[in-house]
Amino acid sequence: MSKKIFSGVQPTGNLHLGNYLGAIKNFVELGKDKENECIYCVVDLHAITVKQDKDQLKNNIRETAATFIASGIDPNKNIIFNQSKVYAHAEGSWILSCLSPMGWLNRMTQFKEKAGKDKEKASVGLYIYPILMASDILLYDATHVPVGEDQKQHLELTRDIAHKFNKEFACEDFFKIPEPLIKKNFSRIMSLKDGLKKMSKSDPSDLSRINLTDSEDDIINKIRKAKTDSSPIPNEERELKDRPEAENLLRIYSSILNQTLNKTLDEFGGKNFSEFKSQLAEILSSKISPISDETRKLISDKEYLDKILLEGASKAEEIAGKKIKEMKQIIGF
Ligand code: AQP
Repeated sequence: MSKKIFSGVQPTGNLHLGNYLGAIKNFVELGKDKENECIYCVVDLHAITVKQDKDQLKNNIRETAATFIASGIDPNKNIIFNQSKVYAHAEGSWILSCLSPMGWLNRMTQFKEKAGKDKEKASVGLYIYPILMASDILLYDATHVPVGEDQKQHLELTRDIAHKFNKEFACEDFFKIPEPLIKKNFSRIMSLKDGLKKMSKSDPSDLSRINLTDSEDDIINKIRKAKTDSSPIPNEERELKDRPEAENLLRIYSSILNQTLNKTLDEFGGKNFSEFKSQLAEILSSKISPISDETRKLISDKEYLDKILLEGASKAEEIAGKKIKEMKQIIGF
């Protein structure tokens, strides 16, 4: 069955292995299927929910688009654009905000994590971030949304909002109810320094993540310094319980090679981590270095990237512009 795919990545710098394995790798696979219609968005409106440096933001938008292309997303077959170029996203978000109860938003764990202890100082934008995400997805009638595990709750909210709109305005099926596409075993890549914390762009320690722009030497160094424990690699998955750092590295290896964790345990069970780490570093370098080399090359061609983003925005505008018009008619404008 053909799928309409929509997903986004924030241009907040430091794109990392978690973004790649949790989302972008999936974007590439879905984008290669001739049947699928894929829209991949650089979600710059989401990025400004926390403070951004103006020049850095501009560079990060191009760099995110470059990483999409360098990872294997074909801009001739798939739509790549940045969100702020298509007005319907913000307009749709406002309409959906007026429909969404605060109680639903109060349950969002990502806001609680990102706002931290001082909620009063967090922006209203950060609070309503998931509504903008709902607008992004629903404007394109997306049937499937490839995301990491951390976005599952936001996607459930999108589904609730879509149902509420359809019911409240008696327009059954106006908004399609999107399904999450989450790679079950590899959907949450953890920090290399703390197996209980998500690998994240904003972690102050660069050693906590593999950036998609890291050189081979960086990767070798970071994997060598990655936290593990003193026990050897087990033979069975259940023996990884309470060994989050060990499990994380083994899952990264499995994910990169598209193989099950059990297969990796068959290969390395009983061995020590130093041997495994050198193989992991080698495999990671062979996958990540071509992406980082190509990203660097593409970044130097600003004109090309701007052209891709502009053409993508014009195609996206055609789809989203039509949907927002219908939405406005439905609510009585
Ligand atoms: N550690 C992760 N493991 C698996 N998937 C992940 N994603 C992010 N981190 C991991 C997935 O990557 C996609 C794009 O994420 P994003 O850039 O829009 O925002 P994020 O989830 O807020 O990413 P970060 O790295 O955690 O940024 P900061 O540090 O700014 O909060 C999403 O599909 C996400 O699930």
